[in-house]
Amino acid sequence: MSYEQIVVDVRGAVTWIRLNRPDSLNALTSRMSDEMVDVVSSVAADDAVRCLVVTGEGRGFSAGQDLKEFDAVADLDIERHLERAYHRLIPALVDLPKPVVAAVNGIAAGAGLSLALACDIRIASDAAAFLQAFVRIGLVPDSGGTWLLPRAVGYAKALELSMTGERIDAAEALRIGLVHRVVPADDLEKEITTFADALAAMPTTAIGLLKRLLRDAAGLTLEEALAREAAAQSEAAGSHDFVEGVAAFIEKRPPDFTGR
Ligand code: T3D
Repeated sequence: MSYEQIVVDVRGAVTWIRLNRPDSLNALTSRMSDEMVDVVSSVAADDAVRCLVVTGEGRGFSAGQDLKEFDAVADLDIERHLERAYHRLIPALVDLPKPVVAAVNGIAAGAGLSLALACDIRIASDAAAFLQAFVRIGLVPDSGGTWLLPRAVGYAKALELSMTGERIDAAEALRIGLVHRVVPADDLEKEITTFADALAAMPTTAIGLLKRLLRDAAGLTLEEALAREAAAQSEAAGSHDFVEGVAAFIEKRPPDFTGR
């Protein structure tokens, strides 16, 4: 598919998706969502890609659903729209068995915040801000917002942010655990490049497996979690990277992981 609303950049083993509607702070359209789903499925199928970065062009990461996309919001079949767009995009990112990094360059609001939360690691520019915007327009959080936000910041804070629609800055987002790191705006691209390259050089099979284990563990008993860990571990132990990791340790050299 050709990409009109995102820019896709393959840099070695890292694929970058840059949302490219800066005039609307990268508000999300159905087209943009389709384009992202297409890239994520290509990344999933390509062994050469071992990390995905999502960022935004201009001063926004994403202002959420494009509120101007629909002719008349009152007539919109919102349930159908959510299913078609976000119910494909958000799970595609959460379930991708490779590391996904959000380079949060600016405001992340509503479904734009959900998009950042669907990424495994969030590194924010000090110019970024965060807003669970839904309540401000009379909506409830969607696009995974009720599932993803409490996992990042805990139930109480998620409820507060969702109920008030309060805008928080990057420093506060770091304090409450919404982002993993904050860097000066001018350094964001360089910092993300270094970080994503390092993630891409890690044992990708193990990372894919551990993502799934952690995602599922909250709903399991300890015994169930132990069983899942054991099954995943035998998969990880069957990888070339496990053999390489142990050999590198014994030989006192850095490992050369291939992702297989
Ligand atoms: O329909 C469904 O499927 C339901 C799904 C809902 C999921 C959701 O994401 S609901 C939440 C949607 N998002 C919002 O409600 C946020 C709306 N935007 C804002 O509140 C503000 O723009 C921000 C706080 C994000 C940023 O404020 P500020 O002052 O920095 O920028 P601005 O001037 O408001 O926006 C700049 C431009 O972007 C402006 O366009 P203009 O006037 O220069 O032509 C503005 O209209 C446009 N823009 C910002 N957000 C959106 C948008 N255009 C369309 N949709 C947006 N969400």
